[in-house]
Amino acid sequence: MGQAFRKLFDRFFSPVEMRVVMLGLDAAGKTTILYKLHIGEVLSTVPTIGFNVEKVQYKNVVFTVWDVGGQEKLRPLWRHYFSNTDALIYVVDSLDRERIGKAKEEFQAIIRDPFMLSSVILVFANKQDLKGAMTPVEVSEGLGLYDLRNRTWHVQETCALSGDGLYEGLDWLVTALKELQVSGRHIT
Ligand SMILES: Nc1nc2c(ncn2[C@@H]2O[C@H](COP(=O)(O)OP(=O)(O)O)[C@@H](O)[C@H]2O)c(=O)[nH]1
Ligand SMILES: [Mg+2]
Repeated sequence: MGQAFRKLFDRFFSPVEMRVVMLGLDAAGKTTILYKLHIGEVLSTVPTIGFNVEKVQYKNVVFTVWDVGGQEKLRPLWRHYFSNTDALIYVVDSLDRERIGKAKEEFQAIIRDPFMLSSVILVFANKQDLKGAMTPVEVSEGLGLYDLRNRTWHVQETCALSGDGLYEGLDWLVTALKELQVSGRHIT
């Protein structure tokens, strides 16, 4: 699995630095995904009060990960990580119907941030192995994706435990990023 991801990133990303932030409510599966990629050592730090950030870098590709849905007053601190972000990966626990409203609220706040307006959006509808999980369409509706205008987005079904769907999702992402670069619409 790790080798497949490294090949994927080699093919599309070098030599430009790519910054990807992966966000979602706690327990969505972000840390599991980060480890499943096997692209480098996961470094975990608490740079500011009560806000844990995980980071993994493979060559020029930097993933930064943290939980959202805590206190709203922490939001301004995210900015530091949003600047020059090429892509947002938003991870949803597809079984957690109770918190899809909360997931939407956080998601909408993130994508409307001025620093995030040009980022490509990949949603992982995670935990598809669990019975009763929301379908990708339900997750899209839940997050309000169909109402977005002028954004490039995609929802991918995943099971982070097995790794199912992760490669497909990131393959979509790097292709979308490459198209933006080629068309010159993407400024990094
Ligand atoms: N069944 C199932 N459990 C998952 C999946 N992804 C993550 N989990 C579990 O969900 C819990 C939270 O995962 P974690 O990666 O810590 O979430 P994070 O808070 O977003 O970093 C852990 O017990 C994981 O093993 C999945 O695709 N399927
Ligand atoms: Mg985590």
